[in-house]
Amino acid sequence: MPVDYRPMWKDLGLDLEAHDALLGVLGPLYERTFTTQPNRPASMGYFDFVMSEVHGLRIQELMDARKAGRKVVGSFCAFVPEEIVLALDGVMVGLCAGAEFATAEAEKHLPRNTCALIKGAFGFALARVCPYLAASDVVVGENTCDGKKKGYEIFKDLVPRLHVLDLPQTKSPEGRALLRAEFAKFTACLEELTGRKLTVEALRRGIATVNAKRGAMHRLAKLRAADPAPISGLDGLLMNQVYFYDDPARFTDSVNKVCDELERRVERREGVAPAGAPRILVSGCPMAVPNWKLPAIIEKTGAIVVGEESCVGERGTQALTADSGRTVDDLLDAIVDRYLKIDCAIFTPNESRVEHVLSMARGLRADGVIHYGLLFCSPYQIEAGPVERRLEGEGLPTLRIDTDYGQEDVGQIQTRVEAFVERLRG
Ligand code: BJ8
Repeated sequence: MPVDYRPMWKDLGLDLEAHDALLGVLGPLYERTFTTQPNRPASMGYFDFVMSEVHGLRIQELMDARKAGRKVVGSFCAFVPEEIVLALDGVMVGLCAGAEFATAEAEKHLPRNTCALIKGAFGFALARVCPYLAASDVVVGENTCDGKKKGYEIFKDLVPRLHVLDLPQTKSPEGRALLRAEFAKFTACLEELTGRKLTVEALRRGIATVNAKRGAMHRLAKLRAADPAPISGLDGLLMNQVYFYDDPARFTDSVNKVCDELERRVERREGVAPAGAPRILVSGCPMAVPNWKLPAIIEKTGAIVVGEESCVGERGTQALTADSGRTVDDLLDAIVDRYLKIDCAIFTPNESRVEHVLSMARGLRADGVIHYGLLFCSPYQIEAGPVERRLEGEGLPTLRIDTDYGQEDVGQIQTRVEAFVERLRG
């Protein structure tokens, strides 16, 4: 008998009618997009289960954790250090919204020409349909792009508690010092919230848990380099999305199980598409759940997405945190060093990003790159030009797609992607 989560959603203050409407769209969209894919690895069943319970069982777990005295930390950015959250016995969850919801309401607070990601976050909050946001004891914002930076000034009134990280814009010594100071302030905020103190042992455990999770994603990324591709790009993206929601240890275990199955597939040369199918690396803005629009279009053409250079992808999971420090300060330094490697387009200059795109494309044996920019996202849309020129100069065909969460341009994008895939087929 299915569990009735409605009392829990009501207690969380959700608008049950609007929430029903959201789930009424989400469920069928997931079914259409994922479960109809041919030759899916059987171990993806776990992720189907997670998605079927994404507003149910996982929220119940968060509520149980809160009852047991743990605090839930909601995050919008790959810069929020989960290691510190775990070390203070917190639970971290992603809040980024990958769908349009209550756009008209959101546009009462934001200009129309705001990126879909920020508008989506506002829409979900204003319409009271996100149980993750409702279950968060503190929401972490960050000064990255102007949209987020200014948006949080308004968003703070929509949540009970907001902590904003002031992120650097350069990777200079001064930028590093700022990040170090901000992580110290973040630690102090969580210490106050949880009534705990950061210790070397707890921080080492937090680092180990997050390293294991990232290590499993690195293993998955390597397996996606095989031809024929053992897993679709849609499923690869799905795992990168669930990364932000699931219990970390259970997630690591589940990704490793998928990897075990993929290793067997690679040995047998079994894939989700024939060997030689065009291979595409997607690079650019993050794709939060349930934003599956572009990879679904790409894979309908018979091409395969082999990786994501994105914060919901390898930009977010690259690099492990060194755990050899002997003091809390040493370990915090190591955490800062790891996070400063994230090549977000808010950094200037940001040359390491294009180097990362190139090395990913080569390592994954991509035939071409599709640069994904959300409309009105200046950092990524402006960076797209130099990225495209450099990749084309290196002989990597590149296509720029700028879009939002709407469906109106699907036909037009499909035509452009099909032409691009034809170019890759030579
Ligand atoms: S570390 S990429 S998660 S800031 S799409 S809101 S940049 S206008 S999401 Fe990001 Fe952190 Fe950087 Fe990663 Fe602004 Fe662009 Fe919108 Fe964006």
